[in-house]
Amino acid sequence: MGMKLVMAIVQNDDADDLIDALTAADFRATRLASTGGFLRQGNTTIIVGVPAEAVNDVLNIVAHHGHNPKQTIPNPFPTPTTVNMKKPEAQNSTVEVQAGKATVFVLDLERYERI
Ligand code: 2BA
Repeated sequence: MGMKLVMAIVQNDDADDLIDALTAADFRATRLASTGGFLRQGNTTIIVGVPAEAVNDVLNIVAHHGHNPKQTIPNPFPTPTTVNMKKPEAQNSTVEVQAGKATVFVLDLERYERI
């Protein structure tokens, strides 16, 4: 079987624990600072190059080292009408967002080398 690249987008608060757990399980991981397009808040993208048969082990570790808090944010989609009317309630409208523990992509790796 070939190599896969697991990309896991996780909450910043969970990243240290997750990296520790991956390292303890002998996986090599890289942590990238990233920003969610919707919330525009910092999150962490962790990339792990692994043999295909180890993907499920990595996903298990990711699933056990995350949380998904709810947060209330200002409504990012105010309608043009409410913006123009500048109603106080429109200015104060909020939405509740619950991110997942992690968003994971698994990609085929054409080549993996440590030089
Ligand atoms: P954000 O884009 O900041 O999204 C954070 C959370 O906001 C999402 O959690 C989801 O609960 C909510 N959300 C996002 N877009 C929304 C929308 N158009 N309407 C209503 N609610 C929305 P997750 O889905 O767990 O995503 C967490 C982070 O994972 C995202 O941060 C983004 O950085 C990444 N992500 C999620 N899906 C992705 C995808 N298909 N491609 C690339 N990155 C993705």
